[in-house]
Amino acid sequence: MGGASSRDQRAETSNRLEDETVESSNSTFFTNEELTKLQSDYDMGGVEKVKTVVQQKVTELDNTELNIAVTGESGAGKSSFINAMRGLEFDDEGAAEVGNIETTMEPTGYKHPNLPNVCFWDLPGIGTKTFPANKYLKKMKFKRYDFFIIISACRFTENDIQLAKEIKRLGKNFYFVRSKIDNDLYSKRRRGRQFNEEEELKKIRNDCVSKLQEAGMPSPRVFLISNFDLNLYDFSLLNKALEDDLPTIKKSVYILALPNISSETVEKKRKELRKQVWMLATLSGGIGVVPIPGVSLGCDIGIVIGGIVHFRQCLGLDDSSLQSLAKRAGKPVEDLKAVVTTPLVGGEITPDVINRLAWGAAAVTASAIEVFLDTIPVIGSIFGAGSSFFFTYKLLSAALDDLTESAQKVMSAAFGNENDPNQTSVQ
Ligand SMILES: Nc1nc2c(ncn2[C@@H]2O[C@H](COP(=O)(O)OP(=O)(O)O)[C@@H](O)[C@H]2O)c(=O)[nH]1
Ligand SMILES: [Mg+2]
Repeated sequence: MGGASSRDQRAETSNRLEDETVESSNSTFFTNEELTKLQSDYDMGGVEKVKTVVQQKVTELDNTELNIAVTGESGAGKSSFINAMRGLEFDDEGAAEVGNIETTMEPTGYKHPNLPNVCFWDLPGIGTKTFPANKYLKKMKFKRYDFFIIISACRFTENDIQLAKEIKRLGKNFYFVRSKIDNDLYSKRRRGRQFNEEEELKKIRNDCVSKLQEAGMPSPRVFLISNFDLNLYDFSLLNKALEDDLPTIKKSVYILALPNISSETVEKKRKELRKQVWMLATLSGGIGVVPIPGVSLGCDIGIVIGGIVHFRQCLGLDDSSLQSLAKRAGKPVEDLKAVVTTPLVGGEITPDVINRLAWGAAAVTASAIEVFLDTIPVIGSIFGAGSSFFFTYKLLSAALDDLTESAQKVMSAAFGNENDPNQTSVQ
């Protein structure tokens, strides 16, 4: 259908827009080889073949599990870290119990509130020397985990180091996390004189690192955090390290599982979700328009609604995420809800809601060119304007923009300018 002429159009405009910053979804979940294969799949098997391959990738994404092991001595802050990562306070329903004496030697799993395939595992401390690292890891079901967080509230112990070495030997990654940094800074600040936060942090970091080096770790990295305020100190560096180490799909799942702690997190999530838009649209992508009762747009309504609900949850805009955020921020949830203007938040997503949205009309009239520029070449050349791919793509993109904007407004309402690291919560 519109294929050939769309291709010409695309070539023409891609020159014109070369210098403009057009955000591209080219960073996809597909490798370059897979994308090349997608083209030959299309040449040989047509749209149906492409849909099958994309469906496989979507299923892979849906089924990807992320199991994060959190270990360290009793009292180090493991349970608090797991709660913070799940966006929960210690007294929220489903939170890991904080401050309890570890009585079991079994790992306890805590699922992510919105992403059931993401699980944080609270591992009891390795304890005394009676439990060597290799036996401990075996008992903890070592194979289950994607990586290990080793937490300590002070210097890392000999046990932590043995454990790290064994994890490395067995071929997995570990990250040293030094918790309760807020406490350290608080007591230093109390002592007064010339207090320089950066200097203090550097001292603590260097102290941990040099002790690890003395114990035979060649180039250890230590991340300083406060479980009471993940937005401060080294939490973003920890995320960066993890993102660099994780394979593409797991990395995406990790980012989407992060608690909303800053506008930067929301933006990162948006980028990940954008990669899903063309894939979902492809699944809807018949060549021609299929009219759906109740919806004046020729999109696949099931895919649009499913996509929006998924985006909403990942961006923390579902009801229970908003409740948790309000509690964390110490504000009434109504204050956060008041800044949201899109009807995509706070109720059921029905075909009618989608139809009523102002951007529905824009989707119909918008030019196909930007869609083609934004998606990967093979897909752009398969589906023409007027296809169900096109409308689904436009609707999901517009919905994602709307939801991201709302999530950013909610973050501002919750934390104001607290994203400024100079405004620590430690007074
Ligand atoms: N100030 C401060 N206290 C923390 C932090 N993390 C945990 N705690 C406190 O340390 C104690 C032990 O924490 P918990 O998470 O139960 O440690 P676990 O035994 O390793 O699971 C509790 O009283 C927590 O409130 C932190 O980052 N800063
Ligand atoms: Mg605990």
